Amino acid sequence: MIRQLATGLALATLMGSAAFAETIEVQMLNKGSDGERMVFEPAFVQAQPGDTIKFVAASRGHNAETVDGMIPEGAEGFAGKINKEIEVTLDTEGYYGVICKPHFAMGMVMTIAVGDAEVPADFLEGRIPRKAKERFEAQLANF
Ligand SMILES: [Cu+2]
Repeated sequence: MIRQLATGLALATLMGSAAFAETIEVQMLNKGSDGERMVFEPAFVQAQPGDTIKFVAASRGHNAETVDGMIPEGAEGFAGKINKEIEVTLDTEGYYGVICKPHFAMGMVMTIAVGDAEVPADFLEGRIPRKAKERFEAQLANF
């Protein structure tokens, strides 16, 4: 862990500009601050390569996992366990579609954009429940 941190710092120094990687927290909630049920908050995260996303099990019964076909080419997916906090460091630029498996059909989804990549044309082409698709579209509409 210390070693990883030191390597990260060395890399950040080498790269000069964007300095330190950030940790961005995402809450998994039964009810969002806008009253919507079964949400990730925030539902859209703009990150930089090397940033860490920390999924906080703020309400019970949720997890966070990537969807096959909704991660950048060459990136590794992840799958957290129900009720468990997980942290994932995203090094590959692109768009990551994240769902809560038990509530996918209820639209518990979020999008992470890493770097400046464009939304892939086929990002929403897979089998996605209607409510989830609507929320993905709303998340992407901001960009
Ligand atoms: Cu959930």
